[in-house]
Amino acid sequence: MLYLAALLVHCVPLAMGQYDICKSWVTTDDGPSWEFYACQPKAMRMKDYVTVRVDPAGITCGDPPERFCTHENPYLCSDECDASNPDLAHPPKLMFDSEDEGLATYWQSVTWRRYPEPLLANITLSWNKSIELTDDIVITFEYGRPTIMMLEKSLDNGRTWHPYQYYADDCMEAFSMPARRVRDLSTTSANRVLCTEEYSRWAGSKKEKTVRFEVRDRFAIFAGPDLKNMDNLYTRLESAKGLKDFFTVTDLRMRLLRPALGGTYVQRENLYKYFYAVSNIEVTGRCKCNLHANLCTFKEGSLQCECEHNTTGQDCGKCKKNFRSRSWRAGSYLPLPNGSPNACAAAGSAFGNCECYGHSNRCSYIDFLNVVTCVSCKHNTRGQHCQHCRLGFYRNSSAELDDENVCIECNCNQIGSMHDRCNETGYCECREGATGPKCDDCLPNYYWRQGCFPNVCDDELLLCQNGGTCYQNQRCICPVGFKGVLCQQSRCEVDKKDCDSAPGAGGSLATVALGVLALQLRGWVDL
Ligand SMILES: *[C@@H]1O[C@H](CO)[C@@H](O)[C@H](O)[C@H]1NC(C)=O
Ligand SMILES: *[C@@H]1O[C@H](CO)[C@@H](O)[C@H](O)[C@H]1NC(C)=O
Ligand SMILES: *[C@@H]1O[C@H](CO)[C@@H](O)[C@H](O)[C@H]1NC(C)=O
Ligand SMILES: *[C@@H]1O[C@H](CO)[C@@H](O)[C@H](O)[C@H]1NC(C)=O
Ligand SMILES: *[C@@H]1O[C@H](CO)[C@@H](O)[C@H](O)[C@H]1NC(C)=O
Ligand SMILES: [Ca+2]
Repeated sequence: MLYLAALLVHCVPLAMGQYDICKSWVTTDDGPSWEFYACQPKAMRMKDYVTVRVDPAGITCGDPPERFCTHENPYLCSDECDASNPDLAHPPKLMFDSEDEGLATYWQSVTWRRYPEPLLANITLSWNKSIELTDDIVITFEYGRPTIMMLEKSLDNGRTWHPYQYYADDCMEAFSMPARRVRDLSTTSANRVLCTEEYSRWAGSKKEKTVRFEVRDRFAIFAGPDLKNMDNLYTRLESAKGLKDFFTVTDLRMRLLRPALGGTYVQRENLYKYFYAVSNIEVTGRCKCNLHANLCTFKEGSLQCECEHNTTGQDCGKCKKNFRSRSWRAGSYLPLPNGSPNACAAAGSAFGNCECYGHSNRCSYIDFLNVVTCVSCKHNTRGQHCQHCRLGFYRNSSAELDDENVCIECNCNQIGSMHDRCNETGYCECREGATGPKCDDCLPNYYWRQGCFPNVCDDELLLCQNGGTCYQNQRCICPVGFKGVLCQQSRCEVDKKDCDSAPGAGGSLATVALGVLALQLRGWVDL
C-alpha cells in the first residue's frame, strides 16, 4: 500500500492530480524513510456543504400565496406560489438540490408589487471554512437573469464583505463602471473586480439562464485555454501577491438589485412577471488547507482539513503543540512538481537545538560569544530563544511560550504614564496623580486634562468661598467683588472704593480662614 503510494508519486501525470499526496515511504541510500510533499484536497461540489440565508425576511414567495406569470406568457397569470403547499412552494433549499428528471426546482421571490420601490434580495452562502474556488460559479435563473446584480465575498466568515463582480445590462448606468470582459484581462489584472454586461441582457429566459463568475477564464490567463499549463498557474499563485486570496472565500453573497425586464421597460400594469427565480448555484472548490492536507471532511456541520505535516486547525493554519520549534508556514507549490511541505518541526529537531519557540525560522552563530541565537523573533518576542517579550509588551500568562499571542502590548497611556513599559501583569508606571493599570485614570483629588492635575477646588476640603462655584475641579468662578484661588480675597482689600458695593463684603471671616487653611495644608498657599 505504502509502496504503491510512493510509486504513484513518481508516475502520476502531474497535470491534474498534482499535489494530491502529502507523504510517501521511500527508499533511499540511507534506508527507507518518509518523504513529504505539499498537498491539497480534491475539488468538490461546495453546494453540498453550504448554509444559505435569504434576505430580507418575507422575500420568498408564497406567504401569503400569490400569482405570477412569465415574460413568455405575460397575460396568463395562472401560476401560483404557495409556501404551505409542497408542490407550489419555492424555498431557498431548492437552489442546492440535484435536479432529477430534468425538472427544475427553484427558489422564487415575491413579485415586484411595490414598484417603483426596488425589488431587492440577498442570497448569502456560508461555509464556515475557507474555500479555494477551482471552477466557475454558475447561478441559474429560471425566468430571466437579473438586469442588475452584484456578487460579494467574505474571507472572514461574514464579518467583512468585498465586491467580487458587478453585473448589469448597462454597467455605466448601474454602477458607473465601464463594461469589461474577464477574457480581456491580462496577467497583471487577473484579480481585478469588474463589471460585465455579458450575463444581464435579455435573450429569452429559456435561452440564456446562467450568470457566471469566471474562474476558469482567469486561470486560463496563466494556464492557457484548456488549463494545460497548470505549472505556470501554480507558480503564479505562489508568487503574485493577492492572487491566491482572490480565489479564496468563506462566504458568497448575491445581491439581486433589479429583476429581468423581458427586454423592455417596466410595465406597471402587469407587475406579476417581475421576480427572481434561482434553480441552482454551483460552486466548485477545494478546502483551503494551506497545502498541508489532501483530505477535507464534513464533521459536526463544518468542513475540516485532515491536517498532515504536524499542523493543526481548521485550515491547518498552525503547528501542533510541541511542533513549534520554528514558526508555522503554509506549504508551497514550488519548487515544481512536488512543492515544499514546510512541515512543522518538533522542538529541538530544527537547527542544532536552537529553540525559538516558533517565533523565528532562522538562527545565527555569534562567533565571539560562541552562542547560537534566534534571528528576527516575531510575535513581539525577543531574546536568544525568543523567550522574552519586547519592551512595551508583557507575558500573556494564559499562553504557552510557543503561542503567537504570548506577548501582549502594554498600551500605557502616553500622557499618564512614565514610559511605555509595564510589569509582568500589564501594569504601567504612572506619573504623579495618575492611576489604573494603564495610567489613564486620576487619583482622588486629581482631575484629567492632558494628564492628572491636583484639584484646585472641590466639594469637600477645597470649597470655593464667598459664593464662588467650582468649575470642573480646575478653578473657582468668583462672584463680583472677590478673587483669589478660592475667591477667598475681597477686592476691597486691594481697592478700597469697591468695599461698599461688594456684596457680602467682609464676608464670613471664618469660612475664608478655613479655605485658606485647606490650601495651606495642601501646600498651595504660603502665609
Ligand atoms: C444585502 O447585503 C448588503 C451588504 O452586503 C446590505 O447592505 C443590504 O442592505 C442587504 N440587502 C437586503 C435586501 O437585505
Ligand atoms: C465553524 O467551525 C468551527 C471549527 O470547525 C466550529 O468550532 C464552529 O462551531 C463552527 N460554527 C458554526 C456556526 O457552525
Ligand atoms: C510529525 O511528527 C511525527 C512524530 O514525531 C513524526 O514521526 C513525523 O515525521 C512528523 N511529520 C513531519 C512532516 O515532520
Ligand atoms: C492570551 O493567550 C490566549 C491563548 O492563546 C489567547 O486566547 C488570548 O487572546 C491572549 N490574550 C491577549 C490579551 O492577547
Ligand atoms: C504590577 O504592578 C501592580 C501595580 O503596581 C501590582 O499590583 C502588581 O503586583 C505588579 N505585578 C508584578 C508581577 O510585579
Ligand atoms: Ca434546484
